[in-house]
Amino acid sequence: MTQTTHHTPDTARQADPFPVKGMDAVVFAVGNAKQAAHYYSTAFGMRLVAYSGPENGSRETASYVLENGSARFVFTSVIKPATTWGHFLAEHVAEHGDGVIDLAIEVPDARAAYAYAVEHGARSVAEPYELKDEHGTVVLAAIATYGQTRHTLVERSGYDGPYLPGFAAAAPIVEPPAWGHLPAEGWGSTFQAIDHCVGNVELGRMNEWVGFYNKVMGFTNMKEFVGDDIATEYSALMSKVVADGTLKVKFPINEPAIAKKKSQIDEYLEFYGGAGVQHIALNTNDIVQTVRTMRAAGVQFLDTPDSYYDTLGEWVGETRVPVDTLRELKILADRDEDGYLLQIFTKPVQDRPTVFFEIIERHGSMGFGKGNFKALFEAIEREQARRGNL
Ligand code: TYF
Ligand code: FE
Repeated sequence: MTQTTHHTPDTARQADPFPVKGMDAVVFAVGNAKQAAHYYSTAFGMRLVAYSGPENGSRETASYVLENGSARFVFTSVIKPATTWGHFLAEHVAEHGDGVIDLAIEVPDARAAYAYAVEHGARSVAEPYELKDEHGTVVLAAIATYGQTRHTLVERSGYDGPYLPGFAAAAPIVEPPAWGHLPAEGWGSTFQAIDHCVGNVELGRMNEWVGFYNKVMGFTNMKEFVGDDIATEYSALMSKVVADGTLKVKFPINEPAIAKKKSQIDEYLEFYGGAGVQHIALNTNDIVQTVRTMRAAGVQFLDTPDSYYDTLGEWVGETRVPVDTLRELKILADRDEDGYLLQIFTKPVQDRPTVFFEIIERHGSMGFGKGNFKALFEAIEREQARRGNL
């Protein structure tokens, strides 16, 4: 320390109060992690990279770590009647079904991030702690967010193991040629990163949770939002998006709206048993190949009526993929002042109408497909009606 200044320098004033490196992992608590790992390998084209279970000292849980590009999913199951952490996981699965327990965020300094969050009103779930093995040290801490979901803050600089200390490297469950559906492009051909992670919260609580991210993480609101005008017209939900200053972590928050029909968000809240993660959006650089591969593997996507494609070209303009191909695969398109995006949504991936995925190919647009809300929400409502929940 050489000198103290009596005013805040501009650089300090502008410094990001809560720097993040990106999403670290989406952690799922599931009934059968072994089978989930198989599904995400064969149907989503993800690669098993690490494992933790009784063979390497984990007595109560088994966890499988799968990656695709920078996207990392972890599937954890309890393997016997358990106490503490295992008990929490078992209760979580009993109450919510298969679901997301943790949207883990990679940060440069977990202790600093945790301290900032707690000082700004976050509820602590785990004080900073270290995990160590021959690959190095990882510092972790966790704070609570909506429902029973948490954000683990992960500092892994210098650590060179397959996931976390305690995990052993694992070989892929299948090699790409064994997907059998398409000419193998190798690992990472279905998607390459996590684009955004969406939460559903209870009626009237969206602004509270947006405020939580504003305060606790210094995240700011993105311009795209769904207000009550759109909500009452056809979507039955309201939505705002918060993101870190570099847009590496984007969290849309939905709440149900009172509209003509029962909100899809109410259906989620009823079947999940409260607030939780609704969908994870995954970036691809070739949505046509992604959708062909995943469809061939048996992944079900929401349907879009032909009428959507009859007028699409008129308003969306030129896209990389011809309208006929979009129509064949039921891919949606949207354009704003920055560019366009192509997107498609899976049906829920478990028996409960809760968690689903989005595949998104961005060309400039930083939006979330607002122009598709009508077509999308009508498709969701057709599915809701088939389940008798409309
Ligand atoms: O993440 C988003 O905001 C978009 C739009 O049930 C959206 O993917 C919002 C709600 C929903 C499905 C998609
Ligand atoms: Fe989305």
